[in-house]
Amino acid sequence: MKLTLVQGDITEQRVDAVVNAANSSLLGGGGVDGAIHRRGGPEILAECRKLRAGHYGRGLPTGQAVATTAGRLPARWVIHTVGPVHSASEDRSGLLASCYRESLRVADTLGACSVAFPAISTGIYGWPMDDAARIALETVRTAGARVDDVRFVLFDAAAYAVFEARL
Ligand code: AR6
Repeated sequence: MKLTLVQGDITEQRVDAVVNAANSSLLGGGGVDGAIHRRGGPEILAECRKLRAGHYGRGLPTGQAVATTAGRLPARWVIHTVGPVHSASEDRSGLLASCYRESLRVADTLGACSVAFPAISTGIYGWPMDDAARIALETVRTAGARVDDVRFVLFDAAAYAVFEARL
């Protein structure tokens, strides 16, 4: 598996699947989620609404992943996953690792070869970047996925530097 770090905007990545740091509602939000829905257009939200009307009536649980179309993004699919909110009193790292593992499992099911990940939970959900990078890199490396091109798309130079040091 080829692991690449990129500094930039995940909505501009030409890959088979882009991973979205969503919330359980699947109905959009700020951060990466907002950017993906804005750039990808209403088709993505329409599919998310269908998921909520069907199998995910109670929302997508933390640590799980599900795919929709990528709408107008230069990708084929968006894989939505829900990261855990960081907690100082409870170890939720298993749930963060699960986001990466489950997203790759969904990507394998789709037959995706290339996947772009944001740094899940490191924005609004407050996970410290260094610990998030450790979990992300370790989990993707050991996931045993068929996906052979994984790109971590870091929004700013500071996040890129943290991932680079960990890699
Ligand atoms: N491309 C790449 N990375 C980005 C982009 C972008 N366009 N925009 C932000 N980031 P966040 P979370 C970085 O907050 O912490 C939403 O409201 C950002 O700098 O998007 O998992 C959802 O609906 C940070 O490092 O996701 C949920 O409610 C990282 O992406 C909640 O936020 C993740 O930040 C999820 O919070």
